Parts: sequence; C-alpha cells; structure tokens
Amino acid sequence: MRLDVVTIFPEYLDPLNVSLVGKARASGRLDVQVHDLREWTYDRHNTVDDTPYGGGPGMVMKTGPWGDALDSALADGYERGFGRPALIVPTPSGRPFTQELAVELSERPWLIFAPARYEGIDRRVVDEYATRMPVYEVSIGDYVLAGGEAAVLVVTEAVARLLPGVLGNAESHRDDSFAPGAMANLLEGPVYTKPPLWRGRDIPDVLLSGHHGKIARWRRDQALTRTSAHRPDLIERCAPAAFDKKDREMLSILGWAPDPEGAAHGRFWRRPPAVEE
Ligand code: JFE
Repeated sequence: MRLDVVTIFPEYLDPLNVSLVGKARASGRLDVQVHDLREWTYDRHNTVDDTPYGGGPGMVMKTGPWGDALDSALADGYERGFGRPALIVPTPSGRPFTQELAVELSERPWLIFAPARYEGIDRRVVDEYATRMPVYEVSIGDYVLAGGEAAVLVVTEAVARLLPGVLGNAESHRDDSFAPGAMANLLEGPVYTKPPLWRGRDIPDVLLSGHHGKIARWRRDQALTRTSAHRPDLIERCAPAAFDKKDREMLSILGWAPDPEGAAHGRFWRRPPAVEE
C-alpha cells in the first residue's frame, strides 16, 4: 500500500518511522511519502492561507498549493502504478472513523491524506478531487484538534495493522473488540500477566483454575460489566437474541432489562442508572 501525506508540518508525521508502521515501511509492505505543502507556494512568505470569504474568524487554506501538491503526488503514484487512489481529509465534520472504515481503507492500494490547519481547506479543493476519486472526509472523534495531522497518525496506525503480514500471529486481530461482525461487539475486560502477586495484589482465582469454560464465562462477564459502565450504547442496540442465557443473567445483575416498547425503534434494553467508576 502507498500512503501520501501533504502537510505544512512534515515533522509531525515522524512517528510513521516508528513501531508497527515503521516496520511495515521497512519490510516494504507500506510506502509512505510525506510532502511539505509549502513546496507548492511561489511567494516570498510561502503563503498557504488567506482570509475567509464572507468574513469571520481565522484563516482558510488556499486552493493553489493544495491543487499543485495533490497533482504532484498523484502524478508520481500513477507513474509508479499504484492503481486507484482515495483522498482522506480529516475534519471534525467528517463521517466517524470506525474499525469498519479502517478495514475498507486497508483494502485500497493507495491513500492520499490531506491534513489541514487553520479553519480547513477551501471547499473547492475537495469538490474538485471528488470528481476524480473517492474522497473520505473523516472525524476521529467528537473533540476539536488544531489540525488534521494527529488524525492521519490515528487512521494510518489503524489501517497499517490490518495489512497482510504487518501483525505477527501473537498479536493477530481476529478478536478485535470492534471487528465488524463480531458477536455483540463488547469492550474487552482486564488482562493480567506474571508475577502472580504484585504489591499485595493477586490474580483472579478463575484465571489460574485451568477451567477453560469458566475462564471464558468470567471474561465474558467482565466484558459485559465494562461495556455496561463505559459504552451502554453498545448494549442498547443489541437484540436480546445476540446474548446467551448467561449473558442475559449478567446484564440483569448490571441493571439491564429487555424493553419491549423500545424494540420497535431499535432500542432493545432499558438502561441502568449510571454508577460512579
Ligand atoms: C483540522 C478546526 C475548523 C476545528 C469546529 C484542520 N476529529 C477531529 N477533530 N478535529 C479534527 C478532526 C480536525 C481535523 C482537521 C482541524 C480539526 N482544524 C481545526 C477547524 C473547525 C474546527 O472545529 C483544522
């Protein structure tokens, strides 16, 4: 897979040389090209921004540098035969970036990222490239960053670990909490390793019992407890049939009850009162 990133802060992307993404690059599974947007400016001050039409606060990134930078990255990738590119534009007004979207992007041969700064990029740039290729405007969460570079790192890491041969067997992702199609999409419970006693704290007995059935049940109950506390929305949208009898027993202990009224509107459960962590 090829990744291009066009940015006014190329050094912000230095983490792409490290860890999993760095190894994917070193092994040839990933080809990352970071481009400095200011190379496509032609004035003394390397201007990439200007005042917004219609007034208002802040500055908007200019069409010219973005158009020339993206055309240059496109020409290079086409020359090297990378196939069909997709453009990814991080923005707080984008579609939510999910594991499902990470899987979709990981199946593409070539991603071009356009992380903005200031108040974002002149709309005409996105509209223009959307006539030539799929464009994904994505949000990595409901909080406001100062620019798109951190979102590029997030999306890149989520996508790179899905590429064939990037994760070792030991860290394989078939059990990912948010893997699309996983039964009932629960959060993962706690994990433990040696030593068995640390600062007076021991390991739950069941994990040392060797009873695989009991261990699986305990883990499932922990996952349900954690999901109930942190992501009740994940439980609310699951039909009661997605849970087995013991799951429903645990959910009942956690204060959940089937909601026959809500079921008609896709809300299957009555939420328990919120509890302090
Ligand atoms: C840019 C900015 C306009 C904030 C309403 C470029 N998930 C996510 N959060 N924040 C971003 C993505 C993001 C991405 C790119 C960005 C924020 N900003 C700041 C611009 C309106 C804003 O908040 C500039």
